[in-house]
Amino acid sequence: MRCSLCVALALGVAITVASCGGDSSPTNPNPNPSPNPTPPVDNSVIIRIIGTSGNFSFTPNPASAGGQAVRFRNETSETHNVILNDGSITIPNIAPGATSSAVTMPSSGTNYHCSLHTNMGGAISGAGNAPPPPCEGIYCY
Ligand SMILES: [Cu+2]
Repeated sequence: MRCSLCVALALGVAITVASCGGDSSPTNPNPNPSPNPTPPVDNSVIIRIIGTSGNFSFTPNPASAGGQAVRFRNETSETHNVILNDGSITIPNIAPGATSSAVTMPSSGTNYHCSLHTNMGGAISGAGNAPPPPCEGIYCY
């Protein structure tokens, strides 16, 4: 008698589970509308006009503003102007209470005066706070 071995084959049935994974969401449109209108930054140095008394007419004096933009604010009751002693820059009349537009001063520093009141004088230090150039002429106090 022959014994025949029956081999049972196990069949594995793979069950595939269809998963409903997270539905891929559409990319966020992200309009990002920020116009961001950066306002102009005023980094100018303010020199106050406070009187008509020699080198006490302006403050700070000397001002550490070589190579920087400077605006003069007239805090007196009279009109003034600012003229560099070398004539290279003229800031026209500044009414009482007004502030001039910004002017970039020489990086080496400079000396200035008011042509309406010849006893008003001031100085700008050089860049890096180097001392102002020596004042020469009639507008020095
Ligand atoms: Cu003046």
